[in-house]
Amino acid sequence: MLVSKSLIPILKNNPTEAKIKSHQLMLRAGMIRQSSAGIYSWLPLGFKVMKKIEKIVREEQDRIGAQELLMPTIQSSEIWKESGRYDDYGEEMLRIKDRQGREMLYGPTNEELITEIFRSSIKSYKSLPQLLYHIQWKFRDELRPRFGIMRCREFYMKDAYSFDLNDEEAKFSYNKFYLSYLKTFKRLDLSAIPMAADTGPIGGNLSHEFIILADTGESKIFTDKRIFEVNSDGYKLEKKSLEELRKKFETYYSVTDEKYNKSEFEKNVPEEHRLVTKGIEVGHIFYFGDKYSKPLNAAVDFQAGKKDFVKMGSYGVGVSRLVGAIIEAKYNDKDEIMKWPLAVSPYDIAIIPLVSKNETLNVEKANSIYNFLKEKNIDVILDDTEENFSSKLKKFNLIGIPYQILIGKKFDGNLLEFKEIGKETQHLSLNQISDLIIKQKSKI
Ligand code: 5CA
Repeated sequence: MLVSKSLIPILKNNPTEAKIKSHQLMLRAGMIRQSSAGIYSWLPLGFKVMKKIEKIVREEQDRIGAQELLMPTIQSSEIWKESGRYDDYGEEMLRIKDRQGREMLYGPTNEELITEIFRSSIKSYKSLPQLLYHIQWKFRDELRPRFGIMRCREFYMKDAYSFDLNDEEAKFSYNKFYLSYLKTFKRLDLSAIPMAADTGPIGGNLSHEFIILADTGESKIFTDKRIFEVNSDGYKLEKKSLEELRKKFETYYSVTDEKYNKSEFEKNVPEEHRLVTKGIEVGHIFYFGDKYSKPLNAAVDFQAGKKDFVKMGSYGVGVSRLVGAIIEAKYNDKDEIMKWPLAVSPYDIAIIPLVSKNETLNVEKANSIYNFLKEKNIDVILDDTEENFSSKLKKFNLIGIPYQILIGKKFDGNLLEFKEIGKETQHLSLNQISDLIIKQKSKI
């Protein structure tokens, strides 16, 4: 992409309405634009980041055998009346009437709709387990949308649902998602910790929130610091292995606000390991047995010719919220510099040449580097504008693309000035640079 042809509306100053770093940066770097309270357009730069996050989330769902489908954003009220949540959900649900006067709604979540799909398609225990997911927009009419896309009204979520014959199998499904979440967040270069959590309007009695530490987070957490050292590598998609993984995390007391119990915390966590702080909830998983399958009559035949209601869980990742959460985790406050993990960066590398009327050679050189990198399938952006060099650098430090090639006055045509944000400049050949990026990308 050429900067001269791109839609990246950079703002010079922090907009006053933005209170936290991620909101400020996303507005300043032209990643999003508010369309009305809590509702945003995703501009090209922000959209690219979100799509890269989505891809990683999807790959890790597929890896545990979940099947992707796509349910609509608009749902009929009928199934919500069947489950009893039509009234319970209250004002957070956006209710709409179609031209026939039918009551519709913009889905805040999909337990009812997926259960309806399940009950009309699956009749026998032999088709279990079913792990199904989609990645779709949701709408919740939050009373106080805030912090940009972190708590907004329309947001992009991966929601998955599991259907099993009994509690034991259902817990196995739950643990598969538990593992897949640890892997997903690790690939996003985030340290997200599972914490025992409340189930709220989704229901059930077993639940974990996956939380990353951030002062600007809205979740208060009480935890044993040692949980951050737990290594989640090497576990298999087998019952025993996954139970061990959960046990390992659960050795350490770690809960959100609603589950906090002072005496348990003090009894279980030695004083020097106690951590009371704030975090951002990037994922939330629930086990709720037959809470939906019973009222919606989702049952399967099992061996003896008898029927039973299936046991269900649901599993959410805030795909759009993750864009902001990664900024909160990676932004360097001291130097006011952003650096995206390569896995989700809007571009892999930026070419930043000094361009002026008498520096035409730089433009030629920059173009040939640009074409070379594009041929290697490296996602590259070239700042071909005549903006002065130092403001170009400032702009790219704000946008946070991890690698830069700088072509200034001293450029001698051989080795290039290559800079990884936050590190010293190196002099490398173009081949060395492309090899380095290709190698880094292969690790994602
Ligand atoms: N049906 C269940 C699991 S699929 C569910 O809806 N869970 S949830 O309510 O916890 O949402 C899942 C994830 O969506 C949260 O962990 C959070 O990361 C994200 N999320 C929830 N509400 C918002 C919001 N208002 N703005 C941005 N992201 C949100």
